[in-house]
Amino acid sequence: MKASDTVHLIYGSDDNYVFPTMISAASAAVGIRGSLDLVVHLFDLGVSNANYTAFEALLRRVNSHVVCVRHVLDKKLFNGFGAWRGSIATYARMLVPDLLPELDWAIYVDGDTLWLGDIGELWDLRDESVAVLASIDPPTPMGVSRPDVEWYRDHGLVVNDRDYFCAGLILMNICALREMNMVRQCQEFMAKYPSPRVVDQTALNYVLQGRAKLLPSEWGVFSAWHGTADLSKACCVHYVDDLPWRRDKVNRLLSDVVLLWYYFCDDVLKMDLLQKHVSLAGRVWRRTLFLVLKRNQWMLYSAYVRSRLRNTHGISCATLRDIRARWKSVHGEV
Ligand SMILES: [Mn+2]
Repeated sequence: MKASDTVHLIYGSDDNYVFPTMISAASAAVGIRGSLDLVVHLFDLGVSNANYTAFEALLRRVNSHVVCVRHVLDKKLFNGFGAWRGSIATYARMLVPDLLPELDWAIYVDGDTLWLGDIGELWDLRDESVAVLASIDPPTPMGVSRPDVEWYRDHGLVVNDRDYFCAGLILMNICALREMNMVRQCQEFMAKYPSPRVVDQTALNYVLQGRAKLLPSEWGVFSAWHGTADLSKACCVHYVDDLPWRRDKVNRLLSDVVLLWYYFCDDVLKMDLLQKHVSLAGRVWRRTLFLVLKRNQWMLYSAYVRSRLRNTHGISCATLRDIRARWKSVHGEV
């Protein structure tokens, strides 16, 4: 089999994030077309053996052809880097060319994601003329400039805002990244600036300017901002600041894309998590309020209200049905 027939998908995780990460990896494994092989690389920055075993077992269960590779990383790799937000595993994406010396191309993705449809369609977008293809970073909900804009300005750096990308989903041309010495450049950046505004994303956007291209809006669709994305196509949803498994605050409604995550767990993985995570009363009011807003968008007249509610975008019932029917047709036997 040619190297190009194998999709390499990379996640970085610690024990806190390993559960959503395995759900995301399982969704990629379920949707990938039969003619492609999938290798899932896990950059392990503190995953217990028990959790890694569960990770691999789940992927095998949904797609027996998937190969998992565990890369146990030492936190010393990030010596000299400033404080991180969330998981330190986030930093590992800056080191991919060093950590996986045998690869030419790979997809690096956050664990707060869900793949709908064939990840091979993203793999087909590899473009030798650029070093990375990365997901769109949507405009801020309140319409103000991105936090990075100010940060770059304050530090005397110039980055074209039009090309700014979200580092949550990146298709990497690892050969090109090796040639341009991206790892060294990121390490120098991180050593010089102890707390970049959006951490690794701030570094990557600076280092990769002029070498990056934005992906079509379907790849890395923010759950709170769909833009022009068509979720009936193959796509990847990114639950930024809207983790489906956290329905604890009053503005965490049960939106269509959040329900999709639960449907995937239930329909395909046979895990009924919604009942566990959200009480019956919570399910009723969080879903009802979402449906009222979905059908009455005029109520969201103010950008402030929209930004506080995070996610009032709906998916058509037909699209929702199609997505679930696709899962069931591929993996009715799981
Ligand atoms: Mn993310």
